[in-house]
Amino acid sequence: MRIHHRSRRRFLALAGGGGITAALACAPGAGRARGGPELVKALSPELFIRHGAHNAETRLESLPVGRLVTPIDRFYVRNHGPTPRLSPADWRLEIHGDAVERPVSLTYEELVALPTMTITRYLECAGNGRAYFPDLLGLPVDGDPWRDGAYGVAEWTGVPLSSLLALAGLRDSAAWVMPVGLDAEGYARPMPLAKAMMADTILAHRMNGEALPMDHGFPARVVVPGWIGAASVKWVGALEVTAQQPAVAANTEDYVMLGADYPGPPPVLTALVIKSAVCLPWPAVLPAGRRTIHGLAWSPFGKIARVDVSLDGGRTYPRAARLVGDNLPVAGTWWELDVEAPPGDLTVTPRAVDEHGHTQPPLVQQRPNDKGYLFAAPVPHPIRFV
Ligand SMILES: Nc1nc2c(c(=O)[nH]1)N[C@H]1C(S)=C(S)[C@@H](COP(=O)(O)O)O[C@H]1N2
Ligand SMILES: [Mo]
Repeated sequence: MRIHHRSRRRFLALAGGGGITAALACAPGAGRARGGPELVKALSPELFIRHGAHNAETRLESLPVGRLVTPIDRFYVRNHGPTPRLSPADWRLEIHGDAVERPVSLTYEELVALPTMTITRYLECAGNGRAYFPDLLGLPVDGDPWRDGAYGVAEWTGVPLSSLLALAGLRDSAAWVMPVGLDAEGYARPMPLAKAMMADTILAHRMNGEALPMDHGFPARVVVPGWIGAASVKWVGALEVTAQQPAVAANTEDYVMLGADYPGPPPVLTALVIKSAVCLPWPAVLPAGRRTIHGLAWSPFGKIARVDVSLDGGRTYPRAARLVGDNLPVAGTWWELDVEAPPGDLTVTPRAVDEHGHTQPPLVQQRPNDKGYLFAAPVPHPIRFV
């Protein structure tokens, strides 16, 4: 395989002129027939709850029970703007910055010819569960009111970031790696070198065995397992390797903890929190009698060990759910619980425990933050039995 060692001056000239983004983005409006103006895939109301023009929450009740990998047609979409339509013929991955030995430029053919690995991992938006700050705690927060469906599991195939960085060679000064998106926003977010070098941090070009779909970052996106979805930059055009941490919107204004509980410098969000959800509409209506309730649970740290369920709004958790199907680390598992329900209202509150003993904090311990990130407490799911 031939790798182009493009000179740094030439790269900067291109980047500085906005040439890369301009050359790659197709004419605005191209391919906008399906699923609304800003996204490419079809987004039927049976499968998704829409939040504005370019965000779509998975209806967890539409997922095939027991199958951990989320079908692409149901995988949530969270974009800061419209999905860019990039052409693989024009696309380049530039690996550069003040902490590489020699800048490298790869074509799409060169990228997909590199040795790949396939990992099953979940993505979840930092704002998943935001609706529960006002709903359960009466706290107003800024942002889209996602419930539990900004979560999805995929089989990601791609090239470890460590292999890509090795092509450019790291200087001793290398400390930060920032994938940069080719969307109009130029969305980017840096991660410490240690996270970029982890074995399962990859630049993915396939999802569930298909070429990466447009809305999920075609031609390539990073997958940063266990971290907030915002770290998994889509439509990646560059990996910038630097000695100093770059300051961008996604680590200064967004995806940081703000509010009265965080008086000092705002903590920058990294890892997600362990969660669980009931996979039913909100609120749900079911026939009274003996029913099996299904849900999902997931942890950014490993496998799920247990899901305990409360039927009294989270006071006691006397029931252990059965775990169903695959239970994969940093992906999740399905669970189910049989209930005998007379007509009337009931809440079902799952609480997950992972193999390292992490669990969900009680609601009273949920710390608020202005942007409603990382809601972690067990959620009482309302069900009316009729
Ligand atoms: N380039 C780019 N990458 C991005 C985003 C974006 O707006 N632009 N959104 C981020 C956020 S906030 C999340 S939660 C995930 C969502 O990935 P998905 O749409 O494939 O589910 O992508 C991340 N990567
Ligand atoms: Mo996100």
